[in-house]
Amino acid sequence: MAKESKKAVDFDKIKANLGKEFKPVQILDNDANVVNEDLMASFSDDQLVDFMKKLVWERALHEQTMNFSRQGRLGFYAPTAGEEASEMGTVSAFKENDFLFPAYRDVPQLIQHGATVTEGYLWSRGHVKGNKFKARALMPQIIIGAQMVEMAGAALGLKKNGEDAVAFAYTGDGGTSQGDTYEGMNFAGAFQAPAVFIIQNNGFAISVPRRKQTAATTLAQKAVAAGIPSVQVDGMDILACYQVAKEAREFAAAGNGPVMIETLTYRFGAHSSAGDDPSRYRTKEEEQPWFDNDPLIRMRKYLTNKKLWSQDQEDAYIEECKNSFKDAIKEADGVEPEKVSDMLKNTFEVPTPDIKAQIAEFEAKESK
Ligand SMILES: Cc1ncc(C[n+]2csc(CCOP(=O)(O)OP(=O)(O)O)c2C)c(N)n1
Repeated sequence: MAKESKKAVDFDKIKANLGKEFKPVQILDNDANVVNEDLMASFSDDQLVDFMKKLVWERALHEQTMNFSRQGRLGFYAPTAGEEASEMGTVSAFKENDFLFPAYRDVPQLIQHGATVTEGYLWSRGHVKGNKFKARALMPQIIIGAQMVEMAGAALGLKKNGEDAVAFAYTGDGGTSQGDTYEGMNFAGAFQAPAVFIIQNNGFAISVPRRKQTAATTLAQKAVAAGIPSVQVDGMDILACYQVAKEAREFAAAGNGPVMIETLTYRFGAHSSAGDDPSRYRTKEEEQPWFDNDPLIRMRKYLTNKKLWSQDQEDAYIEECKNSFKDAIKEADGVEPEKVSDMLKNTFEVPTPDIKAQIAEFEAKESK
């Protein structure tokens, strides 16, 4: 009879201890109560109003862009409503010479970092001029997770050049299920590169809920294996998102290696303007608490109570923003349509013989 075997390892216990929850960082809670007085005191009134304006700007950009999209005036657009605190809070913490690697839902951050709204619209149309902005950034990445590898390499470059700058990249919860994100984290960790990984956990990768994508308790903990410190932050609190990103930037810029931030946020609408129907994969009961948690509501409430903001001010600012977006799309409409030869010329810095032949072929057709 076989002896009952003793065990060297208690996997049940190890598994139970894997999922240590982080306490997400918060400054202003869902009801606009200040939960961290010290940090709140570090913001000036002007700064607080500026954050509110950024939230309103991004919501207005979203609404106007959806209208243009419905009018058939744009190509791909990834709706951003609900993610304004996560996007505006984090991007505001970075400096002009920091290198941004956005994904397709991060065009508003790209604009805040120095691209124009017109360039954003040209990018949506697939126009090559939409990729030629002066911002220190790569164009928004469509391949899920790929920007994390590029960002890690760029961060190492910044370090080797002795620049006082960091690289920062965005992806979604789905992006953390992709191999590239692990590779990027591993590389940045191994080389202690000044990289800030920002995971915007909006609950879904198109229709796949976060809980079906991974057995990890948090996405933040995925950084741990790469030796990267990580944190969860309330992604509906713009002040907390800003503060955490600012501290992450400082940590990375000071030569301490990479950092990862997971923002807990929600996508209010469809995945893309292509028109998926969220009611097919989520319920009203699940959505409502997030709608109540709208990042604009809590800041508006807090600032209105402090007499720093009013509905009239907000309405006037929305009008101003929307007029500027209408001017931007007119400017985009005035740009000469892209030629196939232009697209081919931008494929490689030095075209291959095949591409050279194709350029000649299309230039001959286009000159007729
Ligand atoms: C490598 C790769 N696989 C699949 C896709 C198709 N795809 C486009 S968006 C998306 C979901 C991404 O979800 P997430 O990273 O959570 O970002 P979100 O869209 O929610 O901002 C997928 C799978 C892709 N673009 N690239």
